[in-house]
Amino acid sequence: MFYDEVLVEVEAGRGGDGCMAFRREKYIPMGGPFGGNGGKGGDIIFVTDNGLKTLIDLRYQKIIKGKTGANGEGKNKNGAGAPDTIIKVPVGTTIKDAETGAIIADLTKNEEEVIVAYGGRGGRGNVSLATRSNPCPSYAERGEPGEKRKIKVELRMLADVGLVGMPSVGKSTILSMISNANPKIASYHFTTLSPNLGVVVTKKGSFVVADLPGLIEGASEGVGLGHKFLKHVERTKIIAHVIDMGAEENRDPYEDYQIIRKELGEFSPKLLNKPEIIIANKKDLPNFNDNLTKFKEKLPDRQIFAISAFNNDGLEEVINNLQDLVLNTKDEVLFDTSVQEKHVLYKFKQEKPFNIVKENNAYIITGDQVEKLFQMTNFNTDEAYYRFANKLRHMGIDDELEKMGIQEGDIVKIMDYEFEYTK
Ligand SMILES: Nc1nc2c(ncn2[C@@H]2O[C@H](COP(=O)(O)OP(=O)(O)OP(=O)(O)O)[C@@H](O)[C@H]2O)c(=O)[nH]1
Ligand SMILES: [Mg+2]
Repeated sequence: MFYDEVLVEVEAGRGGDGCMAFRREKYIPMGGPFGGNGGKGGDIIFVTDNGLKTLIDLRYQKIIKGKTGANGEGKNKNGAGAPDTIIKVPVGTTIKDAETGAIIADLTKNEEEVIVAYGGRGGRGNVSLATRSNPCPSYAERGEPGEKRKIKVELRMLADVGLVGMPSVGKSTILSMISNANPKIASYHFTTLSPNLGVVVTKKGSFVVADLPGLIEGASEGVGLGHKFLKHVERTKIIAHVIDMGAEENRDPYEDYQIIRKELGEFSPKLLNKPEIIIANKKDLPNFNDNLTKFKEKLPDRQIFAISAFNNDGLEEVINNLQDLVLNTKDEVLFDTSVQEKHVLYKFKQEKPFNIVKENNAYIITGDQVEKLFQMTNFNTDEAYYRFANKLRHMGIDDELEKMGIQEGDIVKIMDYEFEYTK
């Protein structure tokens, strides 16, 4: 199977926990903090690999988790950073944030890489947390959680020329004649179910051709196989529009041409601005000449290549023309990644650092800042607990709770944690 769209959840590694330790050495009087910092959590990195052609490897990996940084240790020893998790994808892969649709990266070169989710920083040990007013803190931070996001990974194959047209017009036959590819050819519609690529070698160089599944009316709205594969045309430099000029199925070739153009334009107007050549196939059929004459009357200014793919007749000229066009057409930038989204930890930047809702007698506090603070607090000493409470007060949470009418003994919830409110 050909996979060109996959949804995955990525979660970078959590930072290692900071350590709480105290000096206890011979001849040195006890005292002074001695706990090191945790190491950074591993990033999740996507990198392109020329050898891959589909996203099948990602298909069974619904969640990708990064590695956790090592914890800090006593004697002020810092934990090691975790190694990154590297995911290989084919060239032509686009990565989007699944929730906002923002483009994270568009990878078009071999070995190009992007950090999709950043690992959390290590928690500070009590050496780093010491201040003038608290020179020997008896708490340490836990590691910061790694960035977590849902992403949509899409593949648009990289080809110089895309063969488009109605089903059974002979696209796969053309590819088989001009390139090294061996696509399936048959007289029924939708013989080609996923794009085939082939390399065409010419005197001036070479280029890559994609043979795409047939398009029909409504393709841009998802009829037939259409929509699913139109995106592959977005990256081709040139469109080679194939028409059954023999009208084997008693269709009107000019109408066919118009329908396909309309579908391309409705999918993306950019497709209509790409250089296009028209290939009139099935020259060996009796109605060919009549149809071609009528077709040319409607499009008098266009060069039309008359061929019989089947008999390998007229293809040489098509190849030479395409090669010149490929050499003279610049690569198009599909996504402007210079305006890439700013990478922020957690999905939404809220104006208020927290939000409180009351449910029965419990006050539920949510919000990125509070949750992160909570996740980085190790509630193993009273001092750590007070520090946490203090920070909540500074954020204005106590005031807000009071305003909402909280009473001594009411329950306050943050994530999966509950505690009683005391004044
Ligand atoms: N008479 C004639 N038949 C041809 C010619 N080229 C292709 N065919 C026939 O047309 C039919 C369809 O050819 P394909 O190459 O499979 O067509 P396609 O456009 O790839 O079709 P889909 O993959 O279904 O979209 C096959 O039976 C071919 O043998 C030609 O030049 N002359
Ligand atoms: Mg085909």
